[in-house]
Amino acid sequence: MGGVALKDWKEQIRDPKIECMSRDEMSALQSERLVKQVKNVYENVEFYRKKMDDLGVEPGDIKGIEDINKLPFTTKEDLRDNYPFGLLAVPQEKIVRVQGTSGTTGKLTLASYTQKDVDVWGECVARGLTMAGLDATDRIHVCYGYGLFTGGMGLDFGAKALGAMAIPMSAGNTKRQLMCMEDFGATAFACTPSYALYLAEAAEEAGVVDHLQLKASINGAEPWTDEMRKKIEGILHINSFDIYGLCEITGPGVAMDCIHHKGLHVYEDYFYPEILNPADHTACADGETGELVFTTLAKEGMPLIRYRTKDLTSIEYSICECGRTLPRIQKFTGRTDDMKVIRGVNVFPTQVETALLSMGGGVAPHYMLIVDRENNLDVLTVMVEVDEKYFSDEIRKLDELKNRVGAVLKQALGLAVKVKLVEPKTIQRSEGKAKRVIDNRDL
Ligand code: DLL
Repeated sequence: MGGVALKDWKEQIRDPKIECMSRDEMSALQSERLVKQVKNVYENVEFYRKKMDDLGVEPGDIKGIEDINKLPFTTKEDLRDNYPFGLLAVPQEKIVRVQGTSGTTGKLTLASYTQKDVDVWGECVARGLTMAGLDATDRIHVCYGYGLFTGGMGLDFGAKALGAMAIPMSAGNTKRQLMCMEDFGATAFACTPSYALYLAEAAEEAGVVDHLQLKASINGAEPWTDEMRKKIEGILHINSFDIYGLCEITGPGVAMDCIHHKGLHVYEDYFYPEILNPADHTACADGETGELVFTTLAKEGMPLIRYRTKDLTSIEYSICECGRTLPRIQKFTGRTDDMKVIRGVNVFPTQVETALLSMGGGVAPHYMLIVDRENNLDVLTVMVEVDEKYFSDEIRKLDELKNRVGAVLKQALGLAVKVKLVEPKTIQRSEGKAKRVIDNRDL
């Protein structure tokens, strides 16, 4: 449990009937919902009718969840091709909200929600907040961005469903964030893990950790490691929880980890998960890593069938120590598209994070990967900040640290890397998702 005191910890389950349901009951519920949803998209979404016709599949062929592999996939490109409202299964008047993912180039990925979709979204986030030990008496400081990005509104809807106080800070201005956290007596906060670490370090530096009443943080929207979690927990004396989601499916609240941190419980009554081999799309065995694919079983506005998330993880169906039967997806190793192949070796930023945090000091987990091609050869440079406590002008000491980082990374990645140590606080901090890789290769 992170080696941290369980400050005011309460183990609670918001919807035990669903969250602790037997496999047979859950399969029956999923089957009933899938059959209805397939009929719905076939009748109301031209894109799916055409895809199913092309495959020679009719709604009547889908008799239960075990038939899901007969259905076509949906990709991000399909969403772009049908932008903005081409995949709606309801008239546009029934849409009460849109949210999006801002790609840095091209069109947004846009998702549309009916009132019922928004209610389900809030309910799912509330289940997660309950998993984090929170209830109606809590005050949740939300420093995810409010806007098209789903982070701010998603946590807000969850706090509302829980009956807790939402503090809608949005991102930015760290000093003000800390002041409001203290003044309003926030008991939990939500933001990306990289910003949580930054906030934690800022609180430590300002000497205000003990003035805060925090007991939990809810962090997600980007991959992070258990080592990073322990670091945040250690500085703030809280419990930190991983929350996952994507705007296409609902936003945050698709899955969240409980106090046992053995993977993120998926709300599979609404979002049916499959793990597929990214190369041939066949099902992976339990525990095997592959691409996470979701079918929204009850979504009204923009239901998606077998949506390929490009996120890589594995799934575990054994009952968790918390009592929940909801399956657990493991922390994400990365995405099929943020994996870098460097001199033939697959490299994910999270591997670098784990390695740096395993060193037990010397460097801070603020890092950046830079990939170049020199004389037709890939070169990976890892820029990493020297720990404030360790930072010294003594060149010999820094050289020794640099060699140690190089050796640890070589061992972890199976690849020789160039290490560039930089002064504390020089790698740009992000209030949203951290950018960890710059690829200068012209591939
Ligand atoms: O990031 C939704 C969200 C907001 C989740 C706040 C959690 C907290 P998008 O902008 O659509 O939605 O980005 C979705 O972010 O496919 C993953 O690659 C990544 N991602 C989200 N949560 C996690 C997580 C929001 N806990 C994409 N761990 C997803 C790893 C995550 N990656």
